[in-house]
Amino acid sequence: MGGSGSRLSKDLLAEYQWVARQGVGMQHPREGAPTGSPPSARAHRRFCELLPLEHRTVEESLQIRVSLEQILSLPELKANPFKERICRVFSTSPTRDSLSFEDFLDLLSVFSDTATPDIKSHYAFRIFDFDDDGTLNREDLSQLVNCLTGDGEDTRLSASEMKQLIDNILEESDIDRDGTINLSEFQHVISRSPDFASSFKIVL
Ligand SMILES: [Ca+2]
Ligand SMILES: [Ca+2]
Repeated sequence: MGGSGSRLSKDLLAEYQWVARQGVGMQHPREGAPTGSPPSARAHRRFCELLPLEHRTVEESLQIRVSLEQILSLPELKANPFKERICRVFSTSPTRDSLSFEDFLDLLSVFSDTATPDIKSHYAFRIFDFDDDGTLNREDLSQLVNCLTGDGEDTRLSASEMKQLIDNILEESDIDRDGTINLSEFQHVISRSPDFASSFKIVL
């Protein structure tokens, strides 16, 4: 049992390291993506496409909020396992279920090439902090892993695999040994993944 157990935990640890390296698994920019118009103009065009035809004037598009469902239908987000968390983190509505154009621009700027690795890891942390309490505990980590594996019976980790993986994550990341990962511990882990920033990306 010991042998297969440690191989399992090594596999799971490798998976976690992969997650850390990939950030939240953003898509790489599409080859040949149009670069002619400024990013904000492109973003505005895409945002307007989500609005009913009669609300697509510039003035209205800057006032109106788009529901989470509509934002989540964007192909650039559709396949992202953290898409819902991403939208909630950037939503400024009290119920966090819609995005204004300004929210949408903030989201894109954090996931753009110009955002610093510090900004990116700060937002990655907020995305993974599912209960928004400022620290990643076991519950957050297990939700994170479930987002990656999917919720299907066949793909979801068993309780013991999950415990093993979270033990390994904490072993590697929880420097002050308080049982949770705070922002600086998270950023420390991320700093050891040189390609994190370049993979934390959404390009329209
Ligand atoms: Ca938390
Ligand atoms: Ca800690």
